[in-house]
Amino acid sequence: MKEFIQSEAKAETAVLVGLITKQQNERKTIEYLDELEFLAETAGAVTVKRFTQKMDGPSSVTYIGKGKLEEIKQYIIAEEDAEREVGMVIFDDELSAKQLRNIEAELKVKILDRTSLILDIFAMRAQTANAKTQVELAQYRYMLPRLQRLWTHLERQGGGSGGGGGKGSVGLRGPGETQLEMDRRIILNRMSLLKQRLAEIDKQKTTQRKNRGRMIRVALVGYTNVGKSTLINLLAKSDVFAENKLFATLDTTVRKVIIGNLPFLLADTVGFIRKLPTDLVDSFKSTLDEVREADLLIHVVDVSHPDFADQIAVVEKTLADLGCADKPSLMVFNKIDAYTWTEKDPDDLTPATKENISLEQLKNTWMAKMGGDCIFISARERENIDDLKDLFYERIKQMHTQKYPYNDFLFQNYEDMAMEE
Ligand SMILES: Nc1nc2c(ncn2[C@@H]2O[C@H](COP(=O)(O)OP(=O)(O)OP(=O)(O)O)[C@@H](O)[C@H]2O)c(=O)[nH]1
Ligand SMILES: [Mg+2]
Repeated sequence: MKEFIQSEAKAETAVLVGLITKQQNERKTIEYLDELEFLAETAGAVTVKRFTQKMDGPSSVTYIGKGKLEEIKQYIIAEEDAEREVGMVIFDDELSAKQLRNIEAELKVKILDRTSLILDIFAMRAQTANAKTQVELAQYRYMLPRLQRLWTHLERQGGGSGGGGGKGSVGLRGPGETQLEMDRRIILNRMSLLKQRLAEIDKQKTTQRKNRGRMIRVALVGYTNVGKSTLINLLAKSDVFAENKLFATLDTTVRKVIIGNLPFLLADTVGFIRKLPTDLVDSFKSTLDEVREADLLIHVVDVSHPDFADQIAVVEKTLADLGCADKPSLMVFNKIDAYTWTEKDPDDLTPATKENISLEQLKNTWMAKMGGDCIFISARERENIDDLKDLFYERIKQMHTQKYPYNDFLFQNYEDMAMEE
C-alpha cells in the first residue's frame, strides 16, 4: 500500500557525507556540502541530513570510519522505521570501486559521489547529439573501473539463497569472470564508437568554425551559475536558457554581437565546478574547444557568492589544465546588486574578515590588482552595462586591428562620415 500513498512526484531524499581533514577545514567542508546540496537539488533530490567526520584523510576501505558508517546506517534504519525512506547517500569526493562496494554493502541504499551526481545532471541537461555523446562517454569512463561493484550488486539481486541461480533474470545467474569480461568488452566497444562519433562531430565543428569569417572570438567562462548565459542574452539579445540551477548550460552557444560598429563572436560555455575530475573535463573537449580557440576570455564571477575567490581559483586552474592560462582575459564581477556585507562595529577590534568588506573596497582592491582588466556589473539588473560595452569595444577593437589589419573598414565611424559629407 505504501507505494500508492507515495506520489510519483515526491522528490527523492538524500543524505550528504563529507570529511574534515587537514587540507579541508570545517568551514570549507560546510561550503563544499552546501554546493553538494545545490547539486543534489538540481538533480531533483532533497537533502534531509548531513554527516561529517574529522579524519586525517579518507579511509581506503570505506572512505569514512567504521563508527561513522554505522551511525549513518542507524540513521537510515530509524528513518525507515518512521516510514521515511532515504533515497541515496551522496559522498562529496569521488569514491573508488572498493569504497563504493563496501559502503553499499553496509548501507544498502543507492550510493552516489560528487562525480556521478554531476554526470547525472549532465545527462539530464544534454540537448544536442554532441553533448549527449560526450556525457555517455564520460559515464562509461566513470563506470568501467567500477564494473566489479555493479556486478556484485546484480549478483545479489539475481543470486538468491538456493544456489544455482535462483530467481535472477536471464544472464544474471551465477555470473563469473567471463560475464564481467564480456561486459567490459561491450562497454569498451561502445566507448570507441562514441569516440569515433565525437571525432566526426569535431571535424564538422572545425569546418563550421573556419567558415565564420574574420571576427574576433570571445568566450564567456566561469564557475557554474555565475550569470554567463544571462550576460550573453543581454549582449546578443538572444535567449539562451538561464536559471538558478547548476549546469543550466551544457552546450556551447555562439552568437554574433555588435557593439557600436564592431561585430564579434561571443560563446557561452559550460560552467566549471570544484572537484571535477580531469577526464570528465576531457570528455567535454569539443565543447571546450570554443574556449581554447578564443582570442579573448571573459571570466565571469558571481561577486555575491561567499566563496567567489575560491571559485576564481578553480576556474583559473581549469583554464590552466586546458592550456589557456596565458590567453588575454577580462574579469567581469557580476551580481553586484546581490552583494552583501556587514559593517564592523567601531568597537570591534578583531581583524576585518571577507564579510566586512564593502563593495567599494572590493572594487578598489581588484582594480589595484588587475588595472583596467576588470569591471563590476549586474547583468540581471543591467547595472554598468554601458561601461562593460565600452571596455569590450576597446579591447576587441584593438585585437581586431591586430589580427585583421586589412578589414578595418569595420571601424568606420559613421557619425564622423556623416559630418564629412
Ligand atoms: N542577483 C543577480 N542574479 C543574477 C545576475 N545575473 C544572473 N543572475 C541569476 O543567476 C542565475 C544563474 O544565471 P545563468 O545565466 O544561468 O548562469 P550561468 O553562468 O550561465 O550558469 P550555468 O550555465 O549553470 O553554468 C539565474 O537565476 C540568473 O537570473 C545578476 O546580475 N544579479
Ligand atoms: Mg549558462
